[in-house]
Amino acid sequence: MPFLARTIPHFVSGDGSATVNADPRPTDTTTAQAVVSCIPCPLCASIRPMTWLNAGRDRTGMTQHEALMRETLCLAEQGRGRVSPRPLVGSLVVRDGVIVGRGFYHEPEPTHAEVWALREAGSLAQGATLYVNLEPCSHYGRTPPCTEAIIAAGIKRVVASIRDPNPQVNGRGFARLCAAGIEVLTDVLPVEGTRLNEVFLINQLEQRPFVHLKLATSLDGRIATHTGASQWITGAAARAAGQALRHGYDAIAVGTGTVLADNPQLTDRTGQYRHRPLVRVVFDSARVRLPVTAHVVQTAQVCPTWLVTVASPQRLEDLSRLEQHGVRVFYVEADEHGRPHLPAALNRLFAEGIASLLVEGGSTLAGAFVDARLVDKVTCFLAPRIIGGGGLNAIGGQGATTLEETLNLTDGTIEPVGTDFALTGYASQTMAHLLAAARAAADRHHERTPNTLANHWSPSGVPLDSG
Ligand code: AOF
Ligand code: ZN
Repeated sequence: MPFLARTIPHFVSGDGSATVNADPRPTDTTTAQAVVSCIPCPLCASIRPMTWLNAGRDRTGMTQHEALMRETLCLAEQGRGRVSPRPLVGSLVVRDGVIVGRGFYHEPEPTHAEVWALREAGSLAQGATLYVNLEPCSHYGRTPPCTEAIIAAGIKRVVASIRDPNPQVNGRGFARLCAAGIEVLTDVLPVEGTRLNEVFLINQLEQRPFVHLKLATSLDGRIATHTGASQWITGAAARAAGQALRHGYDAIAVGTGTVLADNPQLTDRTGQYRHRPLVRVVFDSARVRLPVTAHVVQTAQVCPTWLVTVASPQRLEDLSRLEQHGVRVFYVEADEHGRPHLPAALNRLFAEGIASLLVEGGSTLAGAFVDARLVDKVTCFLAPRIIGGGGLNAIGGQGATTLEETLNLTDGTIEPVGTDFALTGYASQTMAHLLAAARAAADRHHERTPNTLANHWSPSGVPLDSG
């Protein structure tokens, strides 16, 4: 299972269309085993108990709402690479303890997750509970509001993970459901729900692309030896995991130095369907060093390559040659170093539909993003080797003067990947605030969910609190 697929522990990756089209109704609807066995996640099945334990939690410590929300998040994850610039949304309809409808949002279908799940449930939705990881929408967009479909289907209770910050929704969905007499329970697995939709949340709250800085370094934070040797610092498994990250992103950013040094392809080679091509964005200064012979230029007609640069009257000829090869050139204002001003560049990319950007290097571009505090998330593939003196640092730029000024990561995780380690954490204040609020909400949910009989399925498998 690729590294990314484990961001929320036991997600299924890959194309989920078979799941959606399959009849979700288990043949045996009287046991909790039926609930478990109808969930199409091999890893879930392997770690989840086959019966629910006492005290309102299963063996992994989850309430039944959390267990079913985890399945909902699994479904939502199947939209990765197929939803941008919209959110990853999954939905389940659960009737008498049995999943009778499933859905996830995936382009090119505009249909929202809840509607897929309700369609599959059909008349079984009457009196059932609907799980969804994002607040149901209440506005007319490309489709009618999901709230109205939920009300019309006779759903009795809606269990959600997080609120939708889209100003057209933002609490109105929950309010509409409550007004229609539907019980609404939210903040179920809010940390996982926030992590899953980190891109969408940053887009909505900051009106800019989500920026993920990907590094592959030695233990001493270097990306090359003093002679410039850099291939390869991390092993094959970490390199594959790094490439797999690309699938969930709209664009990869590199500096021209990286193009000159490595002549990379910068493509999504996961083989998984994506509804929009991955855009290669090259950041260049007024000197415009991107050569027409570069792979990303030579292939620009088949795989988009954009150049972000500052106006440079002396280099108009070079730029028009690049454009003839299919490169799109964007001019933005210069910063004090004569390089593209990053906030302006991100605004421009966002306006062009780029919701998420994976910054892959090199040292100068990574340093510029760090100095500008425009990094939401960092993944560092860390090789257990030391390059030592004279090696090139992964992060260039100005850097911090005092230790109070360093860029600190929160909510970090570290896990082995082959012979290396993947260290991930969040770097922007907005992400830190969202995750802190989500943790507080999760605590409140646990306080609200006492260990009573109503919260668990009995060992015989018959849910005591069905529906
Ligand atoms: C849901 N369920 O599955 C999704 C939701 O462009 P539209 O009309 O599809 O609307 C997109 C907005 O709807 C999006 O920004 C987000 O607020 C919400 N997406 N909502 O209830 C879904 N995909
Ligand atoms: Zn909707």
